[in-house]
Amino acid sequence: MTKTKYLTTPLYYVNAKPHIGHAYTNVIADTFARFYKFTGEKALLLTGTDEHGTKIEKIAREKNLNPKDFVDQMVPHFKSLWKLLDICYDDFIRTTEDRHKRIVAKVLTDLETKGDIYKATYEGWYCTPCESFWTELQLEEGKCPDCSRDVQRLSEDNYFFRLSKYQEWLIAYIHAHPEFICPEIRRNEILGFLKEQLEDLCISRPRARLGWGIDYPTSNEHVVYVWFDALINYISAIGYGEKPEYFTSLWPADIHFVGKDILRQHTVYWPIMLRALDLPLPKTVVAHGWWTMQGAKVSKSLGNIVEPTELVQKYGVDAFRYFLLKEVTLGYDGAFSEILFRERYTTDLANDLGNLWFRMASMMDKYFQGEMPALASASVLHPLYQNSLGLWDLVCEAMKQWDPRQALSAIFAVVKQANQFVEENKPWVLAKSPASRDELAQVLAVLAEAVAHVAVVLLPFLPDTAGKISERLGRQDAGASFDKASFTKPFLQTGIKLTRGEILFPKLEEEKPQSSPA
Ligand code: ME8
Repeated sequence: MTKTKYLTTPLYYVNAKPHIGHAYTNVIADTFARFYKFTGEKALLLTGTDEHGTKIEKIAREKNLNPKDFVDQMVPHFKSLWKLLDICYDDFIRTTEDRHKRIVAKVLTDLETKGDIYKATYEGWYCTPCESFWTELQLEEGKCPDCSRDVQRLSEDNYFFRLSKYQEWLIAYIHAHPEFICPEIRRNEILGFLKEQLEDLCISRPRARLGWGIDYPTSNEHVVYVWFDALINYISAIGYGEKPEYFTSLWPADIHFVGKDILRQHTVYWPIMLRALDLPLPKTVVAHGWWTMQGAKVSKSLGNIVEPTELVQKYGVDAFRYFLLKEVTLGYDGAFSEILFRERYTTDLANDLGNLWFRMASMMDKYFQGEMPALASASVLHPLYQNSLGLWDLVCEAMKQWDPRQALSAIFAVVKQANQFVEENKPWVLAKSPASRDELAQVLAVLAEAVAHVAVVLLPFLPDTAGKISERLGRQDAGASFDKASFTKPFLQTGIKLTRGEILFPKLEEEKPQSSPA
């Protein structure tokens, strides 16, 4: 039996509404999950929310709410954005759910029994926004090395997880499994970090200082450190220790998608936690870059938020997905600007893809009453038709290389070629002479086939648009799976009726966008 591919996103903090950065990770993860299902594999996508910790407790208090009421109010913002963005997740886990809390307690108890957890007095510096402890040496100019904010001096009894015991093992593992951390630049970053001696990880917080966390199973005075709790979601969601069959059908995860900001937690803490539990490691952690605005990371704390909902309302869901996937190569940072967004929309979506559909469908209507002419055997040799079949291999290869941008480039190259094919063959001239009727039929049949193949490979990336095109071509491709053999033959039956429908990407009105390039 083939294993179900198991894909995850980070669990987002619910201290504020989701922004473009969170949307980015989920669009990438959704595209890959859709892609695997599209190629006939079983896949499960998990997302969710991270609901404990000081940040959340603090903001709930400011709003005069108890933390649970506050998080309950915030979660729907995430779920409704994922719906708006066509994120087809299969499970959504909240760290306040019992199914999660039970497993966190089990993991801690097991690790204590194994001797990988000990109690000690912690003396050092603490950064509240990052929820991180730092030694004197790690501080940068007396500030938190991660966020450059002020730190507090602390001395308290806590529980520690023996990270250091597994350091050499982890280094050897990363060397032996080059696919474990992607892209390579991030693997090197972690190997560089591991050259320094690892400190054991403080995995509890005194309840007196932080009330809002999962109860520490063997102490009434402590709650679990929010990162230790959150990482466990990847196994609690699939029933670790409770549903052995389900668990083994999914674990190890195939891909954890994360932003580069949380790489250390996913490629140092998490693998060591799994190793200590004698569980296999996820196959790959794929770290993407940051969206920036005016040179700074888009973030809740900086307040330079880009609202996905507004962009989707203005430009449509697929324009948003397209921009995120096409504007930067996965792994690199990208500067967000609405000017750039509008440029992409106009050139690629309105002028290339939208126009291609409109021209093809209008000419089919005008010259053949919307009925697909028979594709002659000689026409299947046409380079445009052949290139549209070739998209299968190009898209599969790009996705194997974690490069959805490259996949879209290949697809849009065929879109461009199809538009050129129209210019070169001038169907409107052929239509004037009855002697060219067959030639006209072949031009439009090749064109319609190219559009049909393009629409099918676009399904994982732009599900809404691709689904619409496929329906207008009289097909039901959404949710279907394909293989290489599907890309060796025509998709459209002779005589089926095509529906032109509404313009896919309407021309944008002139306007002054709110943001300018960084
Ligand atoms: O870190 N550009 O949650 P979080 C691109 N709860 N991606 C961005 C981004 C940006 N400007 N800003 C955020 C947490 N992200 C923890 C995770 S996992 C067990 C616990 C994305 O709400 C990116 O995926 O701060 C990043 O890793 C994640 O949001 C951080 O979300």
